[in-house]
Amino acid sequence: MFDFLSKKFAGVLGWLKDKGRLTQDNIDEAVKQVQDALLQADVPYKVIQDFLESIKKEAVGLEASPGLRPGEKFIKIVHDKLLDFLGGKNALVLNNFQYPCVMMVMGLQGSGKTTTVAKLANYILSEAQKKGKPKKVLLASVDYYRPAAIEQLKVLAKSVGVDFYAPEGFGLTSGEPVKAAKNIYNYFKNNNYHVLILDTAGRLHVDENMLEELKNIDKLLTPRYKFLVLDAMTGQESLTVAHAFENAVGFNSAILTKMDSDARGGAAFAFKYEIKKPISFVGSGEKIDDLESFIPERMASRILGMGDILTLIEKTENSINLQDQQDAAKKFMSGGFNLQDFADQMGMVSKVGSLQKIAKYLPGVGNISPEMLEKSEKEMKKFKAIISSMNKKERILPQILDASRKRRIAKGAGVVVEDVNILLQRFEQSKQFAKMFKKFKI
Ligand SMILES: Nc1nc2c(ncn2[C@@H]2O[C@H](COP(=O)(O)OP(=O)(O)OP(=O)(O)O)[C@@H](O)[C@H]2O)c(=O)[nH]1
Ligand SMILES: [Mg+2]
Repeated sequence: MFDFLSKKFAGVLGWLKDKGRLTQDNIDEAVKQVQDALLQADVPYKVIQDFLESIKKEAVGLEASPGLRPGEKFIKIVHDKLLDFLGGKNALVLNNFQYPCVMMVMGLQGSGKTTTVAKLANYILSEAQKKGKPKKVLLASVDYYRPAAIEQLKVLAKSVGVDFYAPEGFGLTSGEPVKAAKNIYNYFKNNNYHVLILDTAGRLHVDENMLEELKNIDKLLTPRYKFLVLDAMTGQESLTVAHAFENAVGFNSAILTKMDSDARGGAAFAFKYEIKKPISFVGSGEKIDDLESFIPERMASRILGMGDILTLIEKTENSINLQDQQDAAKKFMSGGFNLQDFADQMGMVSKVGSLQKIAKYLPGVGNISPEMLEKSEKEMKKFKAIISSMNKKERILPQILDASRKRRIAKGAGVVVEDVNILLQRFEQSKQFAKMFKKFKI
């Protein structure tokens, strides 16, 4: 997700970060490179201009500012502006739905509506489980246009473990999808569900009939939550789609799907700024648990290649006990973690899943190939063995390790001394990264 932008930004900002002094030329060059990156990411020109204006305004006089190094300060400015553009600090986080409610999921054909309906159901179930308040969820569809559409939802409902309802005897005859919606609504009411998530039909392009039908369903069911599903791969085009839906039916928030693809992230970047509506979730894969809350602060950090430890920590929530996580996060942020913590974190990683899967949340890992990741996974196993051959004091103060202890440890772990040195190097790098985190208070 945002790999494209984060790679580009990492290049520009990496170069700037180390500059102890910034000249006007440096700043101009950096601004130009940021502009190129955004253009290539398919961000609309007008949005880029506004973004750069706001950066330039704050970058005035940066050469002489006290505190952070000028290069770092520039990155902080870019980060903060990025945050504004992505929706600011007061983003919409939908983890507290009001029940009972109807949710309606709309969007163009193939944007990912049906998959998203299932993901939302799964999300509601897992939130409900966390809070210890089970929810009765009903899925239904009024997509009579694509032959297998309703069956697709039925299968998905089963895999999530929620109810599915399809009223008998409705078809495509004029007005029928709207009547079916009414029938579904009655079923939802009569059976005391907490939430009905209604899947709707999509068309290849924005089309009057589709919008008219949605408008009628909207009037009839008055859904509390209307989601517009947008395919992130369609780039700027999705902004046009969003305008059309907003004008005709209206929606509360957008869900951007396929952010795991090589989508360049331009739509997400421009969405809040252009449409003035929040993005509530992003889809990051085809499976039912590939749905994440869209949290601008995390996205901004991710784009800038600072990784996304917070999302990673959230992902681990079900596999690792909360206290462990909080301790790890605290240690990491404070920059004061030792080899024992490093080993514990590696333990957590194996609980969460393979390194490949979580790599996209880690800083600078975007440009590493699957082969290299596989290598890293092997390396991690070695590292764990090495750390477990150390004594407690060495884990806390690895600098006390001398050549003979390194040899003993390597032998104990079944590796060579070189591996021990590599581990110590990696650990040092992680510590540096943690320090950077602390500085930016991300
Ligand atoms: N990689 C990836 N694929 C996705 C994501 N969301 C949906 N898809 C895939 O996109 C394709 C279309 O998804 P659907 O959910 O059927 O889309 P739809 O909007 O319901 O399509 P129609 O009903 O034909 O209008 C499917 O192959 C999904 O698996 C996502 O976040 N990431
Ligand atoms: Mg569908």
